[in-house]
Amino acid sequence: VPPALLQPADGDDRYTFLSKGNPIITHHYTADPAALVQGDTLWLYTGHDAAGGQKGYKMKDWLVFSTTDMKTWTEYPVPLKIEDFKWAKSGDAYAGHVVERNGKYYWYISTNWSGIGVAVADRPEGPFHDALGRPLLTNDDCFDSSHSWACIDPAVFIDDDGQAWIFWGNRECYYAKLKENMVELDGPVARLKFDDFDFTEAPWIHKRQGKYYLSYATGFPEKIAYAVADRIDGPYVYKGILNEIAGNSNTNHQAIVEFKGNSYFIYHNGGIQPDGGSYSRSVCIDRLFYEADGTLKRVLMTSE
Ligand code: FUB
Repeated sequence: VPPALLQPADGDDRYTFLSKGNPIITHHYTADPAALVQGDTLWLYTGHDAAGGQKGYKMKDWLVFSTTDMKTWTEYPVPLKIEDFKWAKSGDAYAGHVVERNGKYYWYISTNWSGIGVAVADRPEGPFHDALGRPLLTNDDCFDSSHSWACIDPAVFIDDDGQAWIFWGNRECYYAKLKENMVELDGPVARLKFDDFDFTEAPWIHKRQGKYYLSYATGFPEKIAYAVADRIDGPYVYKGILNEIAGNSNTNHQAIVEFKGNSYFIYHNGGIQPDGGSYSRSVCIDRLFYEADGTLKRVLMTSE
């Protein structure tokens, strides 16, 4: 246990730590953030890269943290591992997204080779267990299944009318409705049309003043771009780059949430020296600001 971590009480398996700015977590390599706001708490779910130096992804579990003030964080016991998905042959614990519905917490995760799974828990910090015993989505659900990692990066959004949607994909962005039970598709898979912009991966949907914002990774090395639509299924109009290439990492992956009256852009870079990089990434958080016309100001990485 790194000295910066404080254990609150005997027998308590949570730790607290103070974030001194970006990257917000320095005792683990963390990637692919997803955030869930519930009341006065922001829950942060991350992937977990191995320590620096390796040439590919080594990601065997996911991590969960919470905060009420964006400075003091609580870390919980490992809530979910790739080995909890018995069907995930030689997979890695790629990007995921947690949502709450009817008091249950659903964690949609990518396994890289084997598809997208869903785990469920009674509490936001878990423990989570595989809800289906099989993937929710596989490459067969993707139009372009010519590459093995087409079926990654789920993002789930529950609209104001109660309809849940799942978006995902690499090179192409797919979407489908989810049933109220959150573990079955409710209709066919479709794909978004991107005529004038380049989707790599990492979709995230948020809604503000009746408009749908789709942010996503573009190009490679990746920048984060965004597009806006009047309907969740588009057509989306490209609005520009939101975040430049994240320092020292080929990938970037964002979550966008409102918390206590502020908007936050949560992402990763390869910023921890000397070993950080594309496969040893670190979650960062910066404020996100809107212009009066609803467009987004470009996010500049800060050290705060
Ligand atoms: O972390 C593994 C993969 O890298 C994620 O699924 C992608 O979004 C990219 O960040």
